[in-house]
Amino acid sequence: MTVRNPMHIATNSTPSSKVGSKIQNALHALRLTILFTTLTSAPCLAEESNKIGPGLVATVSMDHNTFIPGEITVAPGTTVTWVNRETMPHTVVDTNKGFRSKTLAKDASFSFTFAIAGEYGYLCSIHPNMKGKVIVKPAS
Ligand SMILES: [Cu+2]
Repeated sequence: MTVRNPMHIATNSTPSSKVGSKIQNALHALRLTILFTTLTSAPCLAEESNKIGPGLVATVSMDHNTFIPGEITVAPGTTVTWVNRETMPHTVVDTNKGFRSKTLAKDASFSFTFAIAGEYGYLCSIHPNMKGKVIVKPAS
């Protein structure tokens, strides 16, 4: 009985310590939010620095068994990144064997830098009807 009473008081804590634990909970949540934000925003920051840096970048999405956009025109030196937006696996395979991705699961990506001007037809080897084209030419 003499041990129980202090324990009872400790768990039914005073109003001031309740406020303290609420603040601690809030701080904990805030810390998690900051961690989460840092983790999720890091790739975006990297992408932003690519855009303002000397390297040119472009993105092609894969969704609904389609390359979007199906045809893209870029300047020489542009790095094109294909991102699979759906659960259906896809690949990016140059018709002339200049580049070839692994099988890309959802959210996986593949990048290739087009140094030389020309037209690069490509397809998904899993769905050969799924085709796209990258046209590389200097901006006039
Ligand atoms: Cu496919």
